[in-house]
Amino acid sequence: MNRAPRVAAVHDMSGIGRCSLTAALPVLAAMGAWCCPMPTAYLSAHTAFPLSDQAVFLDMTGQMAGTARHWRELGMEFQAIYSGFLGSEEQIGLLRRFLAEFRRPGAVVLVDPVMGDHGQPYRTYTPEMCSRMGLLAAEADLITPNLTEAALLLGVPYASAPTSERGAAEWLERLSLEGRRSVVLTGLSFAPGTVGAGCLDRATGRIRFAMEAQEPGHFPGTGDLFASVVLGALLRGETLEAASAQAVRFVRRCVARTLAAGTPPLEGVEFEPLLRELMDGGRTAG
Ligand code: PXL
Repeated sequence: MNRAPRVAAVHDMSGIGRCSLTAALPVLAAMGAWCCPMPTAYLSAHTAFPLSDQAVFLDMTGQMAGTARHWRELGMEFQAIYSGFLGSEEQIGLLRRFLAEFRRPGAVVLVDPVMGDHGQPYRTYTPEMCSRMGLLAAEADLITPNLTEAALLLGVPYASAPTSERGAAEWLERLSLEGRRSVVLTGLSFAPGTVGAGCLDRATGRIRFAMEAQEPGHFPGTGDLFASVVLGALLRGETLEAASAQAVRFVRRCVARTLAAGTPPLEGVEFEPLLRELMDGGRTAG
């Protein structure tokens, strides 16, 4: 029997809002991977909800090195190391040490450089954190930035984000650090009413775009859902192009369902009823 591929997932856990670990755990499980969480923080709700004195943010930096030590003692090996939203500058350094220790030949290091959206950094991300995120992302095999994060990584204004395939290809090339890492760039749109992702696969050097009809509205957490589907598909042996196209399609279907259900956008997308589509290899119609 093949063993389920193991993923060390280093993200926050948010009680409300369907993002980070609450997206990665179910998506990766549905796609046949064993997702081992190393929470960076516990938040009562993700940071897109209005600021409140009641909001809980439990920084779990102090648990990370001990968790890594215990995992080493248990002899854990991972086919993927997957990071997302990080709670402090120090966590970025800890994660780099974790990579140095746990990275195995053939394993995938996916750094989703979660830092912001719509041209703005998330409110917990300082400029120092963003620059350290760049150092972490430089060690990745694959990064999955949105346009805001790509602009931060490239050190260019968000206003210069590409609006054509040619411009997007140029950003993908630059983000690949001369082909050293693969990139999936999300949130691209080249024509009104369409949205999708572009990818550069370092194995082939090829650039491909996967575009779909754009559903109206903005939903926090879709980037985490997207990256988790990409990783799940890669671990099943799909190419980066196929993984990226599957993730674009799945997120669009989740958004369409959520719009039809009429739930509050801040709660994220209702992906749960659609998880079964990931189980059969994403071959469900639509
Ligand atoms: O989806 C990115 C994300 C992850 N985790 C937390 C967030 C956000 C975006 O707002 O607040 C806690």
